[in-house]
Amino acid sequence: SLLNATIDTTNCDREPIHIPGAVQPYGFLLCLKEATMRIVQASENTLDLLGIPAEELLGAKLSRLLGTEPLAAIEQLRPTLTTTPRLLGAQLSEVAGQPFYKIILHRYDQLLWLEFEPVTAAPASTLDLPFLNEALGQMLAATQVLEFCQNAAEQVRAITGFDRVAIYRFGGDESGEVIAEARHEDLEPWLHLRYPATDIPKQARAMYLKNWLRFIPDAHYTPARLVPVHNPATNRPPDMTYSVLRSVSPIHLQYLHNMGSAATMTISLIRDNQLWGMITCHHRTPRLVSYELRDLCQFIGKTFSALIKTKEQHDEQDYQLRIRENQVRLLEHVSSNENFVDGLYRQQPTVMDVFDCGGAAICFDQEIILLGNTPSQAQVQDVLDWLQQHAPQDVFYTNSYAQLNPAGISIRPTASGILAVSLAEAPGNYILWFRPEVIQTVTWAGQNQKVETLADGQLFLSPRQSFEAWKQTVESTSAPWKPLEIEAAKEIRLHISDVRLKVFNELQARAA
Ligand code: BLA
Repeated sequence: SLLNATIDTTNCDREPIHIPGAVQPYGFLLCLKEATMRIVQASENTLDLLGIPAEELLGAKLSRLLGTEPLAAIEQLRPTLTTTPRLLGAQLSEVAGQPFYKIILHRYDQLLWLEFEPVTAAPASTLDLPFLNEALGQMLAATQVLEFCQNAAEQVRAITGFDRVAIYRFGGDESGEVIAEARHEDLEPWLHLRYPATDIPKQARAMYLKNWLRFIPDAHYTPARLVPVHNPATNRPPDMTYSVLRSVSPIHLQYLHNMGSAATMTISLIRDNQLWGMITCHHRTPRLVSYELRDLCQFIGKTFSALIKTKEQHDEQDYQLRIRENQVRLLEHVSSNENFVDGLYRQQPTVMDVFDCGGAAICFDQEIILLGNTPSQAQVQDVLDWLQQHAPQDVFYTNSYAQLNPAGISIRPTASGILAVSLAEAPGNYILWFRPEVIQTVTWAGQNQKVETLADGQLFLSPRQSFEAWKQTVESTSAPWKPLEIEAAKEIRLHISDVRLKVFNELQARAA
């Protein structure tokens, strides 16, 4: 089985999670062939939940289990069904004499899917319209991304009562970070923890683009297999991409046990048709969340998804404005100081405050002035020598200096990223901005845990291993320089050369 195999980062991507041939046993599944409206597959736990063996249901019609009212409701809903699961409007009092089931339907993979879930009493407040109106209003009030995420985490926690609700955002390399959370006070914070891309493999991320919400009410479950496992028409297990009861990857269940999580619900956050992040909810004890409440959480996820781009654009504009303001003030200092170099660092904002960086260096007339976190004077001199030989352009930038110059390895903690503008014809006159190696700024999840690779014969990537694997892919690189930062650096360069030209002309005029 998969769990006994050695797990590495590639076989994670290959686990066929869409065709597990089993469901989570808190509910049961019937698959029907629509042409005949007869049951072709049923989950084996109909025995536990209804007292009827699954085998006995094969070939049967729904009237074997349901009364006329739900049957009529199903017929009414059927023509409009798509891959999107729909809760049957009719109040089901009983299924085969057993009380309180809800039916969730969808159509996919040549089958009609009927998923039966036990009825739970939702807390009154959650489906109360004024309460919801208030909650959504709170969330939408935010203008900035982080505030928006924080509000979303808090509102989802208020609505669902999970112990922890985290907003997990993917980075460019598919690793992710917890950027907001609401949690029970007894729990350790996860805020700012980074997790590797392998924690959520490719095929899972692809599935979560189609399916907005996944729910595991009890992570210690034993899967209930389908009878028969293969759909007789296709000779393989049916595709459960849209099924709400889909049995999830055993590797992921192990992961949840390691996290101390007994129940989870995750909601996709999608921007421009890409998985931007997820709302992940965790509970320390099993927890059955009603379908209606999950529907509501999907609604919140979709609302969040529709707005996240605007919030990100807003943050970007804010940053642009901040750069502009700082730049204007800096250039005033440059113009008003006798010596333009003084204007670059003696007052606030200095040249390193104009945009986000770790440190800066002003290199003029054989002098090097260091600001913030930088390499040493001698190391900066080496950078200047390298720039003169290899990067004669007026504006140069890299987010991996060590990749261009192997000697740069020694300064990667502070200067994996370098943005340089030349100041004059004279060699060695530059302003440099530095950015640290990203690894230096990341807190890896589970970094301080002991290395565990084997538990009950089951293998999983330990936090240490996953950090090492991730580290190799991002070693010696900084966050990239943004176009607006490069533009600001160019403008600072131009302004300085204007000022110096003016001074030069004045001196010439006086001399004449
Ligand atoms: C799935 N892993 C997931 C999911 C999350 C995480 C959110 C989606 C589960 C769902 O939607 O129900 C990981 N959960 C996290 C992270 C946080 C969190 C990072 O709360 C941070 C706050 N997992 C591994 C390794 C493998 C692996 C090494 O760590 C593979 C070898 C596999 N993860 C794995 C698989 C799934 C998964 C296969 C899909 C589970 C499924 O839907 O069947």
